[in-house]
Amino acid sequence: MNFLYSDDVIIACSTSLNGNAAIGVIRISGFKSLSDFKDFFTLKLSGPIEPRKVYFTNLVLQGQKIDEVCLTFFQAPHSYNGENVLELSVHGNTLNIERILALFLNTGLCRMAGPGEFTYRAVKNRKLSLSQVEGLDLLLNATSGFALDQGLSLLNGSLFELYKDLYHLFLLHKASLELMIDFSDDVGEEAARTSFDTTLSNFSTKFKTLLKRVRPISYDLLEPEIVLIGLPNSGKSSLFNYLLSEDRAIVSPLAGTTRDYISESLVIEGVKFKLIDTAGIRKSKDLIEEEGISRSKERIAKSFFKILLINPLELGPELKDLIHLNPDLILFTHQDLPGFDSSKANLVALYPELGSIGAVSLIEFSTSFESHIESQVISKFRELVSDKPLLLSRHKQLILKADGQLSSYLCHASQETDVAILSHELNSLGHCFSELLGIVSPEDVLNSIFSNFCIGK
Ligand SMILES: Nc1nc2c(ncn2[C@@H]2O[C@H](COP(=O)(O)OP(=O)(O)O)[C@@H](O)[C@H]2O)c(=O)[nH]1
Ligand SMILES: [Mg+2]
Repeated sequence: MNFLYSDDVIIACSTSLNGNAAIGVIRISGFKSLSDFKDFFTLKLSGPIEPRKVYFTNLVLQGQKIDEVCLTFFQAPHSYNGENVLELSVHGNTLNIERILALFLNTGLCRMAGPGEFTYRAVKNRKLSLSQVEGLDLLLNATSGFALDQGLSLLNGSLFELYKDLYHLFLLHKASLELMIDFSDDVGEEAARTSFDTTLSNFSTKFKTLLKRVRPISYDLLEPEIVLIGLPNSGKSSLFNYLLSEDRAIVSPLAGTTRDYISESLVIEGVKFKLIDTAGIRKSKDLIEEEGISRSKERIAKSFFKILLINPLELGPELKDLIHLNPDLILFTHQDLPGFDSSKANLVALYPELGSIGAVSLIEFSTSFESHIESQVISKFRELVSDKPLLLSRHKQLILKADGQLSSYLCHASQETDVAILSHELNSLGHCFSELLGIVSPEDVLNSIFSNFCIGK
Protein backbone atom coordinates (compact mmCIF):
# COMPACT_ATOMS: atom_id res chain seq x y z
CA MET A 1 0.00 0.00 0.00
CA ASN A 2 1.72 3.17 -1.15
CA PHE A 3 0.38 5.59 1.46
CA LEU A 4 1.30 3.62 4.54
CA TYR A 5 4.28 5.75 5.48
CA SER A 6 3.54 9.10 3.85
CA ASP A 7 2.41 12.01 5.97
CA ASP A 8 1.62 14.79 3.52
CA VAL A 9 -1.62 16.78 3.45
CA ILE A 10 -4.60 14.85 2.08
CA ILE A 11 -8.08 15.85 0.99
CA ALA A 12 -11.19 13.88 0.09
CA CYS A 13 -14.93 14.04 0.01
CA SER A 14 -16.14 11.90 2.90
CA THR A 15 -19.71 11.62 1.70
CA SER A 16 -20.76 9.69 -1.37
CA LEU A 17 -20.06 11.13 -4.80
CA ASN A 18 -22.60 8.80 -6.37
CA GLY A 19 -25.37 11.35 -6.60
CA ASN A 20 -26.41 14.82 -5.60
CA ALA A 21 -27.25 15.38 -1.95
CA ALA A 22 -27.99 18.34 0.32
CA ILE A 23 -24.57 18.36 1.92
CA GLY A 24 -21.15 16.98 1.07
CA VAL A 25 -18.38 16.73 3.63
CA ILE A 26 -14.83 17.49 2.51
CA ARG A 27 -11.96 16.84 4.87
CA ILE A 28 -8.39 18.03 4.73
CA SER A 29 -5.93 16.39 7.08
CA GLY A 30 -2.28 16.65 8.05
CA PHE A 31 -1.52 20.37 7.52
CA LYS A 32 0.81 22.31 9.80
CA SER A 33 -1.14 25.54 10.12
CA LEU A 34 -4.70 26.53 9.45
CA SER A 35 -3.47 29.81 7.97
CA ASP A 36 -2.20 27.79 4.93
CA PHE A 37 -5.85 27.98 3.80
CA LYS A 38 -6.52 31.60 4.70
CA ASP A 39 -6.96 32.73 1.06
CA PHE A 40 -9.90 30.37 0.55
CA PHE A 41 -12.29 31.72 3.16
CA THR A 42 -13.79 35.08 4.06
CA LEU A 43 -13.42 33.99 7.69
CA LYS A 44 -10.03 35.13 9.02
CA LEU A 45 -8.12 31.87 9.48
CA SER A 46 -4.99 33.73 10.51
CA GLY A 47 -6.89 34.94 13.59
CA PRO A 48 -7.99 32.79 16.50
CA ILE A 49 -10.26 29.96 15.36
CA GLU A 50 -11.76 27.94 18.14
CA PRO A 51 -11.30 24.21 17.54
CA ARG A 52 -14.47 22.08 17.25
CA LYS A 53 -16.63 25.13 16.69
CA VAL A 54 -18.67 25.42 13.50
CA TYR A 55 -18.18 28.63 11.49
CA PHE A 56 -20.37 29.70 8.60
CA THR A 57 -18.23 31.28 5.89
CA ASN A 58 -17.79 31.79 2.16
CA LEU A 59 -15.38 29.71 0.15
CA VAL A 60 -13.68 31.98 -2.36
CA LEU A 61 -11.24 31.78 -5.24
CA GLN A 62 -9.41 35.00 -6.11
CA GLY A 63 -12.13 37.02 -4.44
CA GLN A 64 -14.95 35.20 -6.24
CA LYS A 65 -17.47 33.32 -4.11
CA ILE A 66 -17.51 29.60 -4.88
CA ASP A 67 -19.83 28.27 -2.15
CA GLU A 68 -21.23 28.93 1.31
CA VAL A 69 -19.80 26.39 3.71
CA CYS A 70 -19.68 25.37 7.36
CA LEU A 71 -16.11 25.04 8.56
CA THR A 72 -14.84 23.14 11.60
CA PHE A 73 -11.25 22.89 12.72
CA PHE A 74 -10.13 19.88 14.76
CA GLN A 75 -6.75 20.60 16.25
CA ALA A 76 -4.13 17.86 16.63
CA PRO A 77 -4.07 15.67 18.62
CA HIS A 78 -7.78 16.04 19.45
CA SER A 79 -9.12 14.94 16.11
CA TYR A 80 -10.38 11.71 14.57
CA ASN A 81 -6.94 10.71 13.36
CA GLY A 82 -4.74 12.81 15.64
CA GLU A 83 -3.77 15.28 12.90
CA ASN A 84 -4.97 18.82 12.22
CA VAL A 85 -8.21 18.32 10.34
CA LEU A 86 -10.29 20.91 8.52
CA GLU A 87 -13.82 19.75 7.84
CA LEU A 88 -16.06 21.56 5.37
CA SER A 89 -19.76 20.96 4.86
CA VAL A 90 -20.46 22.18 1.36
CA HIS A 91 -23.49 22.04 -0.92
CA GLY A 92 -23.78 18.42 -1.99
CA ASN A 93 -24.11 18.70 -5.75
CA THR A 94 -21.36 16.37 -7.03
CA LEU A 95 -20.27 19.00 -9.56
CA ASN A 96 -19.86 21.50 -6.72
CA ILE A 97 -17.91 19.01 -4.59
CA GLU A 98 -15.62 18.12 -7.48
CA ARG A 99 -15.04 21.80 -8.24
CA ILE A 100 -14.07 22.48 -4.61
CA LEU A 101 -11.77 19.44 -4.47
CA ALA A 102 -10.08 20.59 -7.69
CA LEU A 103 -9.70 24.08 -6.28
CA PHE A 104 -7.67 22.81 -3.33
CA LEU A 105 -5.77 20.21 -5.35
CA ASN A 106 -4.72 22.79 -7.95
CA THR A 107 -2.94 24.86 -5.33
CA GLY A 108 -0.61 21.95 -4.60
CA LEU A 109 -1.33 22.34 -0.89
CA CYS A 110 -2.70 18.82 -0.69
CA ARG A 111 -3.16 15.64 -2.64
CA MET A 112 -6.14 13.31 -2.98
CA ALA A 113 -6.41 10.76 -0.16
CA GLY A 114 -6.24 7.03 -0.88
CA PRO A 115 -8.99 4.70 0.35
CA GLY A 116 -8.95 4.60 4.16
CA GLU A 117 -5.99 6.97 4.40
CA PHE A 118 -7.58 9.24 7.04
CA THR A 119 -8.24 6.19 9.17
CA TYR A 120 -4.82 4.70 8.58
CA ARG A 121 -3.39 7.88 10.13
CA ALA A 122 -5.66 7.33 13.13
CA VAL A 123 -4.03 3.90 13.54
CA LYS A 124 -0.56 5.34 13.10
CA ASN A 125 -1.28 7.99 15.74
CA ARG A 126 -2.77 5.37 18.09
CA LYS A 127 -6.25 6.87 17.98
CA LEU A 128 -7.69 3.56 16.83
CA SER A 129 -6.50 -0.03 17.04
CA LEU A 130 -6.68 -2.33 14.08
CA SER A 131 -9.65 -4.21 15.47
CA GLN A 132 -11.50 -0.91 15.89
CA VAL A 133 -10.77 -0.14 12.25
CA GLU A 134 -12.21 -3.52 11.31
CA GLY A 135 -15.28 -2.58 13.34
CA LEU A 136 -15.52 0.65 11.40
CA ASP A 137 -15.20 -1.23 8.11
CA LEU A 138 -17.99 -3.55 9.25
CA LEU A 139 -20.14 -0.60 10.26
CA LEU A 140 -19.65 1.15 6.93
CA ASN A 141 -20.31 -1.93 4.80
CA ALA A 142 -22.90 -3.76 6.90
CA THR A 143 -25.82 -5.35 5.08
CA SER A 144 -27.93 -6.03 8.17
CA GLY A 145 -28.80 -4.27 11.41
CA PHE A 146 -26.98 -7.05 13.20
CA ALA A 147 -23.75 -6.34 11.33
CA LEU A 148 -24.16 -2.59 11.94
CA ASP A 149 -24.47 -3.25 15.68
CA GLN A 150 -21.45 -5.52 15.70
CA GLY A 151 -19.40 -2.94 13.79
CA LEU A 152 -20.24 -0.29 16.35
CA SER A 153 -19.65 -2.68 19.21
CA LEU A 154 -16.18 -3.42 17.88
CA LEU A 155 -15.40 0.20 17.08
CA ASN A 156 -16.01 1.56 20.53
CA GLY A 157 -18.49 -0.64 22.30
CA SER A 158 -18.91 -3.76 24.35
CA LEU A 159 -17.02 -6.08 22.01
CA PHE A 160 -13.96 -3.88 22.02
CA GLU A 161 -14.22 -3.62 25.82
CA LEU A 162 -14.43 -7.41 26.02
CA TYR A 163 -11.24 -7.75 23.96
CA LYS A 164 -9.51 -5.17 26.13
CA ASP A 165 -10.68 -6.80 29.38
CA LEU A 166 -9.44 -10.15 28.14
CA TYR A 167 -6.08 -8.74 27.26
CA HIS A 168 -5.89 -7.08 30.66
CA LEU A 169 -6.68 -10.39 32.40
CA PHE A 170 -4.07 -12.03 30.20
CA LEU A 171 -1.45 -9.50 31.29
CA LEU A 172 -2.36 -10.03 34.96
CA HIS A 173 -1.82 -13.73 34.50
CA LYS A 174 1.44 -13.16 32.68
CA ALA A 175 2.60 -11.02 35.60
CA SER A 176 1.63 -13.78 38.03
CA LEU A 177 3.74 -16.28 36.08
CA GLU A 178 6.68 -13.91 36.25
CA LEU A 179 6.04 -13.52 39.97
CA MET A 180 6.17 -17.28 40.35
CA ILE A 181 9.40 -17.52 38.37
CA ASP A 182 11.33 -14.60 39.81
CA PHE A 183 9.85 -13.62 43.14
CA SER A 184 8.42 -16.74 44.81
CA ASP A 185 11.05 -16.36 47.49
CA ASP A 186 9.81 -12.85 48.29
CA VAL A 187 6.05 -13.44 48.26
CA GLY A 188 6.11 -17.10 49.28
CA GLU A 189 5.59 -20.08 46.98
CA GLU A 190 2.00 -20.69 48.05
CA ALA A 191 0.90 -17.06 47.54
CA ALA A 192 2.57 -17.00 44.12
CA ARG A 193 0.80 -20.23 43.12
CA THR A 194 -2.56 -18.91 44.34
CA SER A 195 -2.14 -15.75 42.32
CA PHE A 196 -1.14 -17.85 39.28
CA ASP A 197 -4.22 -20.11 39.60
CA THR A 198 -6.68 -17.27 40.26
CA THR A 199 -5.51 -15.09 37.37
CA LEU A 200 -5.53 -18.08 35.01
CA SER A 201 -9.05 -19.02 36.03
CA ASN A 202 -10.28 -15.42 35.62
CA PHE A 203 -8.74 -15.23 32.19
CA SER A 204 -10.02 -18.57 30.92
CA THR A 205 -13.56 -17.93 32.25
CA LYS A 206 -13.71 -14.63 30.40
CA PHE A 207 -12.22 -16.20 27.29
CA LYS A 208 -15.06 -18.75 27.23
CA THR A 209 -17.62 -15.94 26.90
CA LEU A 210 -15.84 -14.83 23.75
CA LEU A 211 -15.37 -18.35 22.43
CA LYS A 212 -19.13 -18.95 22.65
CA ARG A 213 -19.54 -16.28 20.02
CA VAL A 214 -17.41 -18.14 17.47
CA ARG A 215 -19.62 -20.54 15.57
CA PRO A 216 -17.92 -23.53 14.01
CA ILE A 217 -20.00 -23.06 10.87
CA SER A 218 -18.64 -22.52 7.44
CA TYR A 219 -21.23 -20.12 6.10
CA ASP A 220 -20.89 -16.42 6.03
CA LEU A 221 -23.33 -14.28 8.01
CA LEU A 222 -21.62 -11.07 6.93
CA GLU A 223 -23.09 -11.38 3.44
CA PRO A 224 -25.69 -14.08 3.99
CA GLU A 225 -26.44 -16.10 0.88
CA ILE A 226 -29.64 -17.85 -0.15
CA VAL A 227 -28.99 -20.41 -2.82
CA LEU A 228 -31.46 -22.03 -5.22
CA ILE A 229 -30.45 -25.57 -6.04
CA GLY A 230 -31.94 -28.33 -8.13
CA LEU A 231 -31.62 -30.39 -11.25
CA PRO A 232 -31.82 -28.61 -14.60
CA ASN A 233 -35.37 -27.47 -15.46
CA SER A 234 -36.60 -27.61 -11.90
CA GLY A 235 -37.59 -23.91 -12.02
CA LYS A 236 -34.65 -22.25 -10.21
CA SER A 237 -34.23 -19.37 -12.65
CA SER A 238 -38.00 -18.82 -12.76
CA LEU A 239 -38.12 -18.49 -8.96
CA PHE A 240 -34.96 -16.35 -8.95
CA ASN A 241 -36.58 -13.88 -11.36
CA TYR A 242 -39.83 -13.94 -9.47
CA LEU A 243 -38.20 -13.15 -6.13
CA LEU A 244 -36.24 -10.30 -7.70
CA SER A 245 -39.28 -9.11 -9.67
CA GLU A 246 -37.21 -8.93 -12.82
CA ASP A 247 -36.09 -11.11 -15.71
CA ARG A 248 -32.51 -11.38 -14.54
CA ALA A 249 -31.80 -15.04 -15.30
CA ILE A 250 -32.64 -16.74 -18.59
CA VAL A 251 -35.57 -19.12 -18.15
CA SER A 252 -35.79 -21.84 -20.74
CA PRO A 253 -36.97 -25.43 -21.15
CA LEU A 254 -33.49 -26.30 -22.44
CA ALA A 255 -31.62 -28.07 -19.66
CA GLY A 256 -28.23 -26.46 -18.96
CA THR A 257 -29.31 -22.90 -19.80
CA THR A 258 -27.90 -21.45 -16.57
CA ARG A 259 -24.28 -22.50 -16.85
CA ASP A 260 -22.75 -20.39 -14.11
CA TYR A 261 -24.18 -19.06 -10.88
CA ILE A 262 -25.80 -15.62 -10.88
CA SER A 263 -26.19 -13.52 -7.77
CA GLU A 264 -28.31 -10.47 -6.95
CA SER A 265 -29.20 -8.61 -3.76
CA LEU A 266 -32.50 -9.42 -2.12
CA VAL A 267 -33.60 -7.31 0.84
CA ILE A 268 -35.88 -9.01 3.33
CA GLU A 269 -37.05 -7.01 6.33
CA GLY A 270 -34.08 -4.66 6.11
CA VAL A 271 -31.46 -7.41 5.77
CA LYS A 272 -29.57 -7.58 2.49
CA PHE A 273 -29.13 -11.16 1.32
CA LYS A 274 -27.46 -12.46 -1.79
CA LEU A 275 -29.84 -14.60 -3.81
CA ILE A 276 -27.95 -17.10 -5.94
CA ASP A 277 -29.26 -19.00 -8.94
CA THR A 278 -27.01 -21.94 -9.62
CA ALA A 279 -26.30 -24.04 -12.66
CA GLY A 280 -28.47 -27.17 -12.50
CA ILE A 281 -26.45 -29.97 -11.00
CA ARG A 282 -26.00 -32.80 -13.50
CA LYS A 283 -23.22 -34.69 -15.23
CA SER A 284 -22.19 -32.63 -18.22
CA LYS A 285 -19.78 -33.07 -21.12
CA ASP A 286 -19.73 -29.31 -21.68
CA LEU A 287 -16.54 -27.97 -20.07
CA ILE A 288 -18.04 -24.55 -19.33
CA GLU A 289 -21.15 -26.05 -17.80
CA GLU A 290 -18.98 -28.43 -15.77
CA GLU A 291 -16.99 -25.45 -14.40
CA GLY A 292 -20.28 -23.65 -13.65
CA ILE A 293 -21.53 -26.69 -11.76
CA SER A 294 -18.36 -26.88 -9.71
CA ARG A 295 -18.57 -23.16 -8.87
CA SER A 296 -22.22 -23.61 -7.97
CA LYS A 297 -21.25 -26.37 -5.55
CA GLU A 298 -18.84 -23.96 -3.81
CA ARG A 299 -21.61 -21.38 -3.42
CA ILE A 300 -23.95 -24.02 -2.06
CA ALA A 301 -21.43 -24.94 0.65
CA LYS A 302 -21.08 -21.26 1.70
CA SER A 303 -24.75 -20.33 1.70
CA PHE A 304 -26.70 -20.20 4.93
CA PHE A 305 -30.09 -21.00 3.36
CA LYS A 306 -30.62 -23.63 0.68
CA ILE A 307 -33.83 -23.93 -1.30
CA LEU A 308 -34.13 -27.14 -3.28
CA LEU A 309 -36.52 -27.08 -6.22
CA ILE A 310 -37.78 -30.39 -7.52
CA ASN A 311 -39.72 -31.01 -10.67
CA PRO A 312 -40.99 -34.56 -10.00
CA LEU A 313 -41.54 -35.04 -13.71
CA GLU A 314 -37.86 -34.62 -14.58
CA LEU A 315 -35.63 -36.52 -12.22
CA GLY A 316 -32.00 -37.59 -12.32
CA PRO A 317 -29.52 -39.56 -10.21
CA GLU A 318 -27.95 -36.33 -8.85
CA LEU A 319 -31.12 -35.52 -6.89
CA LYS A 320 -29.94 -37.83 -4.13
CA ASP A 321 -26.84 -35.70 -3.50
CA LEU A 322 -28.94 -32.54 -3.44
CA ILE A 323 -31.33 -33.98 -0.86
CA HIS A 324 -28.32 -34.95 1.25
CA LEU A 325 -27.21 -31.32 1.33
CA ASN A 326 -29.98 -30.83 3.92
CA PRO A 327 -31.89 -28.04 2.24
CA ASP A 328 -33.77 -25.64 4.49
CA LEU A 329 -36.78 -25.61 2.21
CA ILE A 330 -37.98 -27.86 -0.59
CA LEU A 331 -40.35 -26.64 -3.29
CA PHE A 332 -42.05 -28.98 -5.74
CA THR A 333 -42.60 -27.20 -9.03
CA HIS A 334 -44.68 -28.07 -12.10
CA GLN A 335 -47.68 -29.03 -10.00
CA ASP A 336 -49.92 -27.78 -12.79
CA LEU A 337 -48.73 -30.50 -15.18
CA PRO A 338 -50.45 -33.87 -15.65
CA GLY A 339 -48.76 -36.74 -13.82
CA PHE A 340 -47.43 -34.47 -11.07
CA ASP A 341 -49.25 -36.18 -8.15
CA SER A 342 -48.22 -39.72 -8.99
CA SER A 343 -44.62 -38.72 -9.79
CA LYS A 344 -44.36 -36.83 -6.53
CA ALA A 345 -45.83 -39.77 -4.57
CA ASN A 346 -43.25 -42.11 -6.15
CA LEU A 347 -40.46 -39.72 -5.24
CA VAL A 348 -41.57 -39.32 -1.62
CA ALA A 349 -41.80 -43.12 -1.33
CA LEU A 350 -38.17 -43.26 -2.48
CA TYR A 351 -37.01 -40.42 -0.20
CA PRO A 352 -39.26 -40.33 2.90
CA GLU A 353 -37.19 -37.38 4.22
CA LEU A 354 -38.81 -35.24 1.53
CA GLY A 355 -42.04 -35.45 3.46
CA SER A 356 -40.47 -33.99 6.60
CA ILE A 357 -38.45 -30.98 5.41
CA GLY A 358 -41.02 -28.20 5.00
CA ALA A 359 -41.71 -29.35 1.43
CA VAL A 360 -44.34 -27.36 -0.41
CA SER A 361 -45.88 -27.83 -3.84
CA LEU A 362 -45.74 -24.85 -6.06
CA ILE A 363 -48.70 -24.26 -8.36
CA GLU A 364 -47.56 -20.88 -9.46
CA PHE A 365 -45.25 -18.25 -8.08
CA SER A 366 -47.35 -15.95 -5.95
CA THR A 367 -46.96 -13.34 -3.27
CA SER A 368 -48.01 -15.85 -0.60
CA PHE A 369 -45.20 -18.14 -1.76
CA GLU A 370 -42.80 -15.27 -1.70
CA SER A 371 -43.72 -14.39 1.88
CA HIS A 372 -43.53 -18.06 2.89
CA ILE A 373 -39.96 -18.25 1.57
CA GLU A 374 -38.99 -14.87 3.02
CA SER A 375 -40.33 -15.65 6.48
CA GLN A 376 -38.38 -18.93 6.58
CA VAL A 377 -35.19 -17.17 5.50
CA ILE A 378 -35.48 -14.30 7.94
CA SER A 379 -36.39 -16.50 10.89
CA LYS A 380 -33.34 -18.71 10.29
CA PHE A 381 -31.14 -15.63 10.00
CA ARG A 382 -32.57 -14.14 13.21
CA GLU A 383 -32.07 -17.40 15.06
CA LEU A 384 -28.46 -17.64 13.89
CA VAL A 385 -27.62 -14.10 14.97
CA SER A 386 -29.53 -14.25 18.25
CA ASP A 387 -26.43 -15.20 20.25
CA LYS A 388 -24.38 -12.52 18.48
CA PRO A 389 -21.85 -14.68 16.62
CA LEU A 390 -18.68 -12.90 15.56
CA LEU A 391 -18.71 -11.92 11.91
CA LEU A 392 -15.10 -11.18 11.10
CA SER A 393 -13.25 -14.24 9.92
CA ARG A 394 -9.83 -12.91 10.99
CA HIS A 395 -11.15 -12.61 14.53
CA LYS A 396 -12.82 -16.01 14.46
CA GLN A 397 -9.62 -17.66 13.29
CA LEU A 398 -7.52 -15.95 15.94
CA ILE A 399 -9.94 -16.84 18.72
CA LEU A 400 -10.02 -20.48 17.64
CA LYS A 401 -6.22 -20.47 17.48
CA ALA A 402 -6.10 -18.91 20.96
CA ASP A 403 -8.49 -21.60 22.18
CA GLY A 404 -6.12 -24.34 21.01
CA GLN A 405 -3.19 -22.59 22.64
CA LEU A 406 -5.07 -21.99 25.87
CA SER A 407 -6.02 -25.69 26.12
CA SER A 408 -2.41 -26.69 25.70
CA TYR A 409 -1.32 -24.08 28.26
CA LEU A 410 -3.94 -25.21 30.78
CA CYS A 411 -2.74 -28.76 30.36
CA HIS A 412 0.87 -27.77 31.03
CA ALA A 413 -0.15 -25.54 33.94
CA SER A 414 -2.00 -28.38 35.65
CA GLN A 415 0.97 -30.72 35.24
CA GLU A 416 3.49 -28.48 36.97
CA THR A 417 5.48 -28.26 33.74
CA ASP A 418 8.81 -26.48 33.67
CA VAL A 419 8.20 -22.71 33.94
CA ALA A 420 10.30 -22.01 30.86
CA ILE A 421 7.87 -24.08 28.78
CA LEU A 422 4.91 -22.38 30.46
CA SER A 423 6.36 -19.01 29.67
CA HIS A 424 6.91 -19.95 26.03
CA GLU A 425 3.32 -21.27 25.71
CA LEU A 426 1.92 -18.15 27.29
CA ASN A 427 3.81 -15.93 24.87
CA SER A 428 2.24 -17.75 21.90
CA LEU A 429 -1.17 -17.21 23.44
CA GLY A 430 -0.35 -13.54 24.03
CA HIS A 431 0.58 -13.17 20.40
CA CYS A 432 -2.94 -14.22 19.35
CA PHE A 433 -4.43 -11.53 21.57
CA SER A 434 -2.05 -8.86 20.37
CA GLU A 435 -3.13 -9.67 16.83
CA LEU A 436 -6.78 -9.72 17.81
CA LEU A 437 -6.58 -6.28 19.34
CA GLY A 438 -4.40 -5.06 16.54
CA ILE A 439 -1.42 -4.27 18.74
CA VAL A 440 0.64 -6.35 16.34
CA SER A 441 -0.57 -5.74 12.81
CA PRO A 442 1.11 -7.69 10.04
CA GLU A 443 1.31 -5.53 6.91
CA ASP A 444 -0.76 -7.92 4.79
CA VAL A 445 -3.58 -7.59 7.32
CA LEU A 446 -3.33 -3.80 7.13
CA ASN A 447 -3.34 -3.92 3.35
CA SER A 448 -6.36 -6.15 3.10
CA ILE A 449 -8.37 -4.05 5.56
CA PHE A 450 -7.58 -0.68 4.07
CA SER A 451 -8.04 -1.77 0.47
CA ASN A 452 -11.70 -2.32 1.41
CA PHE A 453 -12.19 1.24 2.63
CA CYS A 454 -13.80 4.04 0.73
CA ILE A 455 -11.93 7.20 -0.16
CA GLY A 456 -12.59 9.90 2.41
CA LYS A 457 -12.66 7.65 5.46
N1 LIG B 1 -45.69 -25.71 -16.16
C1 LIG B 1 -44.74 -25.22 -15.39
N2 LIG B 1 -43.60 -24.81 -15.93
C2 LIG B 1 -42.62 -24.32 -15.12
C3 LIG B 1 -42.80 -24.22 -13.72
N3 LIG B 1 -41.66 -23.70 -13.19
C4 LIG B 1 -40.82 -23.47 -14.23
N4 LIG B 1 -41.39 -23.85 -15.40
C5 LIG B 1 -40.80 -23.87 -16.75
O1 LIG B 1 -39.78 -24.86 -16.75
C6 LIG B 1 -38.72 -24.50 -17.62
C7 LIG B 1 -37.40 -24.51 -16.84
O2 LIG B 1 -37.46 -23.47 -15.88
P1 LIG B 1 -36.14 -22.73 -15.39
O3 LIG B 1 -36.58 -21.73 -14.39
O4 LIG B 1 -35.30 -22.26 -16.53
O5 LIG B 1 -35.42 -23.96 -14.67
P2 LIG B 1 -33.92 -24.08 -14.11
O6 LIG B 1 -33.19 -24.89 -15.13
O7 LIG B 1 -34.05 -24.84 -12.84
O8 LIG B 1 -33.38 -22.72 -13.95
C8 LIG B 1 -39.09 -23.14 -18.16
O9 LIG B 1 -39.66 -23.31 -19.43
C9 LIG B 1 -40.10 -22.59 -17.16
O10 LIG B 1 -40.99 -21.68 -17.76
C10 LIG B 1 -44.04 -24.67 -13.14
O11 LIG B 1 -44.27 -24.65 -11.91
N5 LIG B 1 -44.96 -25.16 -14.04
MG1 LIG C 1 -31.61 -21.87 -14.75
